[in-house]
Amino acid sequence: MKNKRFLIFSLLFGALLVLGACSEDKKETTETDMNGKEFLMISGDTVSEQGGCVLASRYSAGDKLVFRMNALDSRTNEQVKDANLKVHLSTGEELDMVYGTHGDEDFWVVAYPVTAETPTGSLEYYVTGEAGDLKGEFRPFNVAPSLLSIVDVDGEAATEPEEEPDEEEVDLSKVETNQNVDVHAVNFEFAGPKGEKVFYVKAGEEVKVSLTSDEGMHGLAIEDTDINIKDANGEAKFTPEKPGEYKIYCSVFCGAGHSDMTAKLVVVE
Ligand SMILES: [Cu+2]
Repeated sequence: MKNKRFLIFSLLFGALLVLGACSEDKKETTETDMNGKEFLMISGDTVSEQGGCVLASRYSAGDKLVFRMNALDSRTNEQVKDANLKVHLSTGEELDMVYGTHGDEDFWVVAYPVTAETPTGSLEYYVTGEAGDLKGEFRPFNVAPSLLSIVDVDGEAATEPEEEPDEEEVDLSKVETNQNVDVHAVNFEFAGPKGEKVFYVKAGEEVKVSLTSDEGMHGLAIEDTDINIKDANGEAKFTPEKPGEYKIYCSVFCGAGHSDMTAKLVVVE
């Protein structure tokens, strides 16, 4: 009887310790340095973007899983801001992490949207980092609270991811282009001065992209280009060469709706 009580007590106490350890961004690193050399100490956790970044290990379609990592120089215990961190998933996908300010702290994040196509079951991951000669790796503890699993919503067939409403066919030869891409950001949306979500530009001519954060702090990046404005208000220029559709997305983690912040750049001939 006593033993049983003691067991329950230890389990509860253990759970509290775990919760306590998880409630803050900082975690003790588990890395050890084998060779006495300098290295990157990478550590972090995973949170659910729904409901504002709560620690979670079970995700279902519609959730967004956010990886958060620190990468400290073993000599100075300071963040190595120019480090490149990558999340490797057991699905074979690799996600590049982005360094930024979140609340009072600076660290790396990347979001992984879970969709109906994401295979259910356990999702393993590890994180690698590199900054010049410094290298490091983070592997989560191989215990249940640290392992990620993808589950069906209440055992039902996972819901379809939200599809963008079908766009009307646009005759690209007649479309009006504007090489000034003026994007305003609010929580959590990008739009042009007329509320537009699609920006048409001509290929081969310089484009000026400007970002104005009317609410919140956002960044703006364009897929497959070098454009990545990380200041809440800033601009950048580039000359698109290849006609096509390019996703515009927020490159500064800004909160619950971060990964919904998208728009589209259409480059026409
Ligand atoms: Cu954002």
